[in-house]
Amino acid sequence: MAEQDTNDACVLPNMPALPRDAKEISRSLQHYLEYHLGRFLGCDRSYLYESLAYTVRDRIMSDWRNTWCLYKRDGVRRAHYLSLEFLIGRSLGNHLLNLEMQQPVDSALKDLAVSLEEIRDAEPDAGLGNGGLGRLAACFLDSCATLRLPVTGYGLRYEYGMFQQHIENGYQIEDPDHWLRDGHPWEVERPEYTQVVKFRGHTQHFTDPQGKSFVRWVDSEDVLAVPYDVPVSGYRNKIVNTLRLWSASATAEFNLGEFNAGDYAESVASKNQAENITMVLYPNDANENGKELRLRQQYFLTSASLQDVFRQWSDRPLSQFADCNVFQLNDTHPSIAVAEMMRILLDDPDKRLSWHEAWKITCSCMAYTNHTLLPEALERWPVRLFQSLLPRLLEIIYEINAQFLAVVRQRWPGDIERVRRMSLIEEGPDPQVRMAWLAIVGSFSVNGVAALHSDLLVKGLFKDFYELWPEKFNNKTNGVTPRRWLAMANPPLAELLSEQLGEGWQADLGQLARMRPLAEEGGPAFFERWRAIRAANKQRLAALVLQQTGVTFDPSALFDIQVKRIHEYKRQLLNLLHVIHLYNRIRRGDTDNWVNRCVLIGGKAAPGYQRAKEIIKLINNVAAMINSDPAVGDRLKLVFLPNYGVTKMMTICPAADLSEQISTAGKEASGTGNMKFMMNGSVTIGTYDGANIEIMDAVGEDNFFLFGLRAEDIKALRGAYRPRSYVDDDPDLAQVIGLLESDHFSGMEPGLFRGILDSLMSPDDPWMTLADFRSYVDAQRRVEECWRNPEQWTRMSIRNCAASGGFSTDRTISEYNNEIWHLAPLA
Ligand code: 26Q
Repeated sequence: MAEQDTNDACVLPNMPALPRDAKEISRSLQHYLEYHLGRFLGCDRSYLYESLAYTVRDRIMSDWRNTWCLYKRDGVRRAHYLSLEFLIGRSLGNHLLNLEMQQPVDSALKDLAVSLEEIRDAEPDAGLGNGGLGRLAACFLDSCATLRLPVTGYGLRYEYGMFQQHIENGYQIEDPDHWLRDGHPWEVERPEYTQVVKFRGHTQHFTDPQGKSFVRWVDSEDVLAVPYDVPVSGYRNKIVNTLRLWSASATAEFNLGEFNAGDYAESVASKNQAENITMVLYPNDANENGKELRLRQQYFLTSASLQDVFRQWSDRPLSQFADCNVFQLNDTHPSIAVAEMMRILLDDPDKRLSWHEAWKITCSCMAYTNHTLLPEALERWPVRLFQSLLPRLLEIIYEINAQFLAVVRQRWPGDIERVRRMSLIEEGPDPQVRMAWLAIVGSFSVNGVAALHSDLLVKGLFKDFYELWPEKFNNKTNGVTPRRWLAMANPPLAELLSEQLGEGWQADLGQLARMRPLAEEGGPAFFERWRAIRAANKQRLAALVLQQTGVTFDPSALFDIQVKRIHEYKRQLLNLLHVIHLYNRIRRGDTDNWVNRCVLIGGKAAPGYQRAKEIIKLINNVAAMINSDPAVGDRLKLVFLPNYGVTKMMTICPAADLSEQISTAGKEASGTGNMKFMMNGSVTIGTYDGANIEIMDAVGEDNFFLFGLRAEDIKALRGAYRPRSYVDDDPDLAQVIGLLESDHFSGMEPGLFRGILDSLMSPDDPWMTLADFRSYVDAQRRVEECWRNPEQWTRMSIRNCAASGGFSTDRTISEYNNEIWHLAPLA
């Protein structure tokens, strides 16, 4: 492996920036098309996309290199964002916005008689994430570059991203997402920085002549980690950060050994096993817990990334390492980093620090973000799996635990129960390593992702640790990048904002507050303009809905939208019960002052999550009945939009009137879709949960439709919850449940939705859906009253947009930096 090549040292003369005018862009595009790809104008759009992507990438290169050189200056403190997921979506439009290349590219393409729209649509989404957590990582990188912070993302280059969803007979079908099939023009392979990651084998303990003990991890099965770098451009600031994605590759030796022993098939099989590591993104699925390949992925990312950071560490004393490096762990997925860092500092022949020295460094540079309170999502790995796959790391975890429990015993002498609770090892017939505990013990900072969530963490799940180390715990409320989610997703609104505020809002979203007076005194012309923008966006979404589902949405109706992963705690079922209730009202003629409504639900169910898949089927069956009932007509439409993802959201969120954020209180850590909708002028109907609370605080109760039990009510109700009583006391609910019980939506399959019905009616239903039905229906009535007054609705829409300035990831990242990372912005 090249230790430090000239690329690292940054000694080459400065690269001149390439011209960005229309003529040069057109020339370069044609050059790539004809001389590189061997195609001509008029070819398939994907080649035009590829040529344009290379043209744009060329124009990023000099800034990318210069940014890298700034990093490499001695003493620059850097952060490393470790995440198993980066849900990037498309990149072309993002770079065009950041590099101010939209106009020249537009005119270059006009000359070539091709449309930018069409070329844009040829780019596949980089879907390297499940949902919120992965998209948050992508928004964070955008804000880090925009804020000029030296932050590198480290992730995995999955061959297959998040599965593609299509619907057959109302059921979700998963298709593999081979997003790399036509290549990935944004990435640069850097094999010279390949790292070796060890698995299996065993450890040998030695003592050197000076009496110092050390450990070797031998007879391991090694896998190569090859980095692919993706540029992350900042907003109009010449900063280009790096997302480094690792791809697994078999080592040459590894194959040859077995090959020479005459076992060709074995050697190919082990090559496959090595390369399987980065084959596919795991869906967020309780059924996938404990899978060995997932632990391999986690260690592969972590080990390769840490080794890469140490490779870049010059000959300065390691005691200064934590002054120059901080690692942010995106959930517990990369939390093995705590033990891996210890391994490197203890075992690496040119380091071999004492335990005390190594631990001090490790704990000074790790920081952990928690994204969930759901107990089933808390990662645990069987000790026996660790023992066979990562034997050296298990030894280190045991030692960390021994030292940590000594601290606990000293603080709470005789409190055996507490020691048992806080141990990194959960005892039992099949002992488990508790990854969240490892992350907390090894980090100097632990944060939740919204105020309520962080509060519930220290009062519940992390209570013992909070009592021991209150200073470690903090909150960092999530955000979303306004470049993608406002400027790119909603060009007409962006234009209006720039007219009113100047361009500054794009990198300083707090400026949106200056729109607030327009909600009160904007005048009819301004209101009309606002409504026209929204109408155009709704028209765009209606076209997408028609094309994808065959259902016609009338843009004058209320667009009522819930898009997110399908999960019981997110309560798509509550939404559906309301839709069925509206359907009942139509059928019984209770339609005075009716508000026409188009309900859109979208999201993927984890492939092994049966109940979530049944929910999709029920949505589709209800939709088929409502949409084909002539008695319903335009009053009510329901669609399930297939294959929801980043790019679809860019059409959806600017077109939503009503944003559904209706999780069981205390269950949604933050939510980020809620912020995208708000920023674009949707009004939220939501529970007192996650970041909804902060959204409501920012916009005011009068501009938010709040309903439902609070987290403490939910907790208090446990054990005393009687869903039957809600049905008995509420004729509307009784009618809805009656339809489900009578198989009204089951087609030719009686009992099809028995499981759903039983879960709703169970006193043990953790999501307490029926408890919130009445309050939700009442809130929807308030929505309708408000909608009937277009003036009032528009005012609320403007107020929501104006109050969304705090939900930019620029604010979130500034907080991470001021309170955790302490990086100096690049000059
Ligand atoms: C775990 C084990 C095995 C395989 C996969 C996983 C896995 C993968 C992804 C577990 C969890 C995730 C993702 C979780 C997630 O997206 N959480 C969401 O994070 C958002 C950003 O903080 C919050 O806004 C959401 O509230 C939270 O649900």
